[in-house]
Amino acid sequence: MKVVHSPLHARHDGGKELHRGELVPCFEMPVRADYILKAVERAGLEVLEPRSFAHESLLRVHDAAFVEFLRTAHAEWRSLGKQGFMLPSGFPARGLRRDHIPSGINGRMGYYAFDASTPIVEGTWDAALAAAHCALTAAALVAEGEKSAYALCRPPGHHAGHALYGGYCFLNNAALAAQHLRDRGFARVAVLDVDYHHGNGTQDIFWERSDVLFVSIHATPETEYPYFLGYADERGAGAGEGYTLNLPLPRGTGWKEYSAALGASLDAIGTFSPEALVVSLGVDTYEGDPISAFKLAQEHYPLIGQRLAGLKLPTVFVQEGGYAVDEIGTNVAGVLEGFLGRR
Ligand code: SP5
Ligand code: ZN
Repeated sequence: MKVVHSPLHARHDGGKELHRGELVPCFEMPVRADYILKAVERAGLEVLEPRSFAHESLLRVHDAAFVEFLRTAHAEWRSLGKQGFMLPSGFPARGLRRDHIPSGINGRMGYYAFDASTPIVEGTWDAALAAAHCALTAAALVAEGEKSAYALCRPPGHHAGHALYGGYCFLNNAALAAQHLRDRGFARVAVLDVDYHHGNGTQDIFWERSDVLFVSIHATPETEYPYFLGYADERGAGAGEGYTLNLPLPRGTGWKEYSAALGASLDAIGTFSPEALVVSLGVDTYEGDPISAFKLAQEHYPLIGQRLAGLKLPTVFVQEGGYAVDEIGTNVAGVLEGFLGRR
């Protein structure tokens, strides 16, 4: 399995997030990717740099004005004499207008964001674009005949919607990979999201589509981020009705219950009979994760990989969350090595 990684991820650094009423350094930090890279190299996987892709490939899943906002936001901020990270402080919640995009940078930031934990810094666009290119490259490798590939994306992507950013995510790397596979002739693509948090952005992007099945195992939004999407009664709409499956689980979930949900996910994917699989691979389900509350242990990650391999599908892995940095590499490499049948 080839690994696609860009050192440009490190340009997204120096921001702070609002956490329990305080601005704290982001849990989503550059060392995450450094540790994963070391672990996949130790596992003997070949590491490649991403190819570049036309700007239009981003617009297959994202709104053009939104992408332009991400690309230019920090430069505009600096042109107003401001410096450092940008965080929104007002959002168009119920009763406020969503049909007008404010021209000022603060209003526009609140319009496109859904939380105050996703700072934009000077290098954010370069890093987010490189991550998108990692995912597109991994999808291209699989379209060209590789059985699997792993995109070591940072920043992550599954919370980013068609015209929405948040949850440490800007461009939806997994959605871009799935769309790339569709555009290269794979008739049906399944996205399985195993990050601790619901992949609200991926769900948003494919909500009305029957050609991409979205299945997510995550902590219940009743108590866990992103709170306002990811409930079991969300099943898609229009042509996409029945092509979204959410399996929310309570805080404290351990391997037994997790494994059952994974089984239900694999059954649903099997019934859909896709031609390719994209895995949104978050390892914030780990018992030592600082912002999450599932209880998976290191030994469970190879088991997840083995179960995924049982689908026998061309598979693109896309990195999402995981904040226990000391163990993040071992856990990610565990899934990949389990998938490869080496563990
Ligand atoms: C990609 C990804 O994993 N994004 C996650 C974004 C989560 N951001 C806010 C989390 C708020 C968590 N509250 C922590 C309680 C700590 N015990
Ligand atoms: Zn997560």
